[in-house]
Amino acid sequence: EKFYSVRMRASKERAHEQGGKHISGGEQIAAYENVRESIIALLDKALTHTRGKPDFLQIQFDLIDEPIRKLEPLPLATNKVETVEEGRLMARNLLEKSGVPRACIEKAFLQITEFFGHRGAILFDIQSNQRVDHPNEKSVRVSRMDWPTDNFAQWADHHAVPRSKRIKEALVLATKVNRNRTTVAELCWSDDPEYITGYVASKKLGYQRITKLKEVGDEHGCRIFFIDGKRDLSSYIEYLEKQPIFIEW
Ligand code: PML
Repeated sequence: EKFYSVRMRASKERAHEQGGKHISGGEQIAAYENVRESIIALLDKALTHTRGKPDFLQIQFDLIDEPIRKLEPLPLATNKVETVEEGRLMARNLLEKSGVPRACIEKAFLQITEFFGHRGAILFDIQSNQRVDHPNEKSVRVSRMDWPTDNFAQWADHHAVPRSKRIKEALVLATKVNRNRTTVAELCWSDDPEYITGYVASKKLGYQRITKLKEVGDEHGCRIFFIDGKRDLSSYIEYLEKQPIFIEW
């Protein structure tokens, strides 16, 4: 059976922020007869986002030629915290337990405000202790991944996790990123001002949700991949952007 990668990106190009303001993005993989449904779902997502009305919207699809690799979802845990300080301290500790050196974590957190408002992910190398994606070029966008609806629903019910699209999409991305051996860990929280739960993910600890990583109303999100840069960066980026993945529980 042939599958298509369907992707959406919406932004406010006339925003003050440099390069426009990212509103929403989405990834699906669909068989031809479901492409229409995917496009409508992504369109609805773009038009109803809490970050505002986009003035630019793009939805595209293309045939996937390569075989789709299957990956098991990372195990999930939820850590409850009361304050942002407590949440970020927990994030630092989970990153350290995942294998990111302390100095690297501190450096990334010092620079974190520069990473805000970024469309894609920041790649932070634990060997050289610095950012290794190209700040002035198009940022890395993890693409070509999905989790078939029925299989996700079964997983969610079994784990008593709400059947939330947001959790599904975040876990799909975290699984694709963290099952690759170049990734040591990921830190993420949303740029949606109403959504304050974020996570640290790694092969070692799985998908560790943290219930408060920023204040309500804050529009700054972040997504950092801590990577072991001894390996080939261009083939890693190729994997993130091009390798088709289905999550299967
Ligand atoms: C996002 O919505 O941009 C990222 C959400 C990450 C956390 C999802 C969750 O596990 O609740």
